[in-house]
Amino acid sequence: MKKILISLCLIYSAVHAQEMKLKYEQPAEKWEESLPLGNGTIGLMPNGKIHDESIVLNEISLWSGGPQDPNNYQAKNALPEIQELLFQGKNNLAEALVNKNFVCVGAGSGFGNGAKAPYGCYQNFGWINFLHFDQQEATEYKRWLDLHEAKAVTSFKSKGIQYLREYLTSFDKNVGVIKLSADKKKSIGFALHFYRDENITDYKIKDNEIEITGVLPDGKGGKGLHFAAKIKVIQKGGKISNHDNQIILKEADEALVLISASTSYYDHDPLTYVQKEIAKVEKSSYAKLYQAHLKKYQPLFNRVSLKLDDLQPKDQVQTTDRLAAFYKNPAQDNGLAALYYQFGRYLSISSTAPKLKKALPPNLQGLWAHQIQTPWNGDYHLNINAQMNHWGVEVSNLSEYHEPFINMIKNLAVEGRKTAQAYYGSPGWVVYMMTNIWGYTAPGENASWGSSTASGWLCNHLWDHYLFTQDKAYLKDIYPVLKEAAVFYRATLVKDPKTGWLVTSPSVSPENGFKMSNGKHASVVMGPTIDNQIVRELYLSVIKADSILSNKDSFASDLRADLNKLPPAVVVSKSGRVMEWLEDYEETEPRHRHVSHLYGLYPANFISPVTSPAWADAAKKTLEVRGDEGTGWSRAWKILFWARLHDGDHSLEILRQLLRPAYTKTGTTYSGVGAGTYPNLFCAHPPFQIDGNFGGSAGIAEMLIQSHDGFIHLLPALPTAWKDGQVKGLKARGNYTVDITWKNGQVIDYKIRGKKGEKVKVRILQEEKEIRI
Ligand code: FUC
Repeated sequence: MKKILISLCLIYSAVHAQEMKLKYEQPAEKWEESLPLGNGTIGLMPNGKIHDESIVLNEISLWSGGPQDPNNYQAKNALPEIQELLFQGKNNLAEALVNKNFVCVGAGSGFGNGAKAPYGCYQNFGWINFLHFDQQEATEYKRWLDLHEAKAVTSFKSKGIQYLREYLTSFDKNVGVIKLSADKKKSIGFALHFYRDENITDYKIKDNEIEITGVLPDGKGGKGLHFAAKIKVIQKGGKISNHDNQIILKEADEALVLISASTSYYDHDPLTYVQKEIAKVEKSSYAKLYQAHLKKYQPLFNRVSLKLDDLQPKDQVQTTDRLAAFYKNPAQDNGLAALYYQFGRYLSISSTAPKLKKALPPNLQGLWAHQIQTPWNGDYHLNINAQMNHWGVEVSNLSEYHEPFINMIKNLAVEGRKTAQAYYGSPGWVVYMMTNIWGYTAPGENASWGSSTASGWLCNHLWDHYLFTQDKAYLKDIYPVLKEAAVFYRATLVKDPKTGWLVTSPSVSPENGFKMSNGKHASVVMGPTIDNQIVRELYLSVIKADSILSNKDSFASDLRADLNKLPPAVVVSKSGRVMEWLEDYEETEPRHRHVSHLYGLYPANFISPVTSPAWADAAKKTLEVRGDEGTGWSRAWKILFWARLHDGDHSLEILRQLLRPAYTKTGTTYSGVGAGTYPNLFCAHPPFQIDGNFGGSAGIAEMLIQSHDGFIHLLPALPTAWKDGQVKGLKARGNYTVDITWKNGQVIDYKIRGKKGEKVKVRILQEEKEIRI
């Protein structure tokens, strides 16, 4: 009996460790309650309604607009005057000139509404709408998203019949799959149609197939991307007919709905492509499609497992209730933190397809959008957002999920040469704070948010990918990109007359402003702290890369000579905080969501409680004054900051705030109530913005492992509440794979895999030791 009990317990704990589900007991009323599926190109979001079910369809390349040259080639003529005004401390006058000259030509992003402008926007593809016959009311209703299987399910009973709907976007073939079944023959019947708000040129329906084609505006009065989708119903039993653009299926035993969508972004005819993709799968059974999907997906997802023990596991509780309870007391549901962590990894795997030629990285929406004009064009904002989308991929053992972003950066380095010439007459490349799939590199429409450069920050990603992978061939490939980014900064830095330091000019500390001594407000400055940290980091990366590759590039020596002409990474203000600007200005918004001057704490590593404790104290003070609140991504960033300061309890407190239910629900009425998390665990900026999900997930990893300070730090910021747990498969810089088991907050076992014989420094609590792999 004892033996049986023990094995039952083992089975229970194994099952428990595996359960990673978002669960609900009612259909989604709002989009933010529906469950995201994606294979990096196609996205599906079923709302699981019993009778009138809608599934939002997405394809990651569906962008309006097109290539353009938005650079103002006259800008460089205004540069000397702007810089002179900044030397004289006349920031508001400099800002007026920046607003006139150092902006893009034309509509730019259309102030975030660029759907009809050349900038364009990422947009919803359409809806797959069902009217399910004889399914009006339900009992035993359940729907869930299983992260282990990348599959959503709706299950209920209606008039005594058990219905099951299974949805996935295949990781094997580029199709969406929906299986509808019931425990009684002839119970599956529906009317199905496709709907999209605009730009459809053709809707063809024949028997069991719908084909749609369309073309988006290029923003210049012409045609942009062409798109196509195909939906095919494969029935078992029953009869198919067509009525009013709908496929009508009656009295079938089972049905499979196959969906393909694509655009001409991939340099193919999208209609021919979707026809071929459907032809590849239409003869397969669901079981075969499902197995092939799992075979590709699971090895990725299973690279990391995380178990944060609970006295009473809450796996059986629906996700919305777990969110509400977590906000009251996070310590009673550590499992939700583990689920949220893995949901971030799931979203990475689902929102970009690294193996695909021309793969696109996740945008502000990941790849899930239900609007044509998405907020901020659903673009790639480069003053925090697109970067945050990739903060978790290396540590969470999804390194190749960095590659589509890295390729985008490489392309920007080509386009950005024009921008460097136009605005500074400078060699090298530069990109400002937003981009799209068309290679936009110019500044935005307004100085306060649009005039910070991002090329240096993007190089942090190029370099970090090398640190984690140790891939020298890759480093050789990206060296010119790093170097040319540094060429730009080196050619354009100016000498601050007060300190003699070399600084950027003009620039801003994203997107904060300050009070000048004359009482006026401004944003434009020379050398905001974030730029000083980024430039220093970039110079150091080029110097290190040059030495690793034994290039002996004289440019690297030039940078080495310049290092001590740059401002220090941190200057501490009179009030003991990290200064945001060269002058100790009073911020316009002291609790501003961007905390750019702590770039040196995360993602860079200039500020550390181990190697620069005085700066770490200043960073702590900065965070205390800035406050814990903020938009979704701002909270996520603060989890990472506190993790780097080794304060796990504070990180958990901010995770609690990030998971604040961002909705109220009275019956079926739903209203958004600010930053936090929606029922489907999407992050609320508000509105939905995926960066907070990725940042929050990266934050949890950073609480468990860090490797930026020259050693692998195990459990550097473990909250008191996460007493017992186990994590397997996290990555550390140096290409190490790390497993950790802990009890009562103490590491009881760990394993580090890497190159045999290599020496590596490990830190547990305050103790550091060197071990051999
Ligand atoms: C940055 C942020 C905003 C928003 C936008 C998409 O500009 O300051 O809060 O996240 O990106």
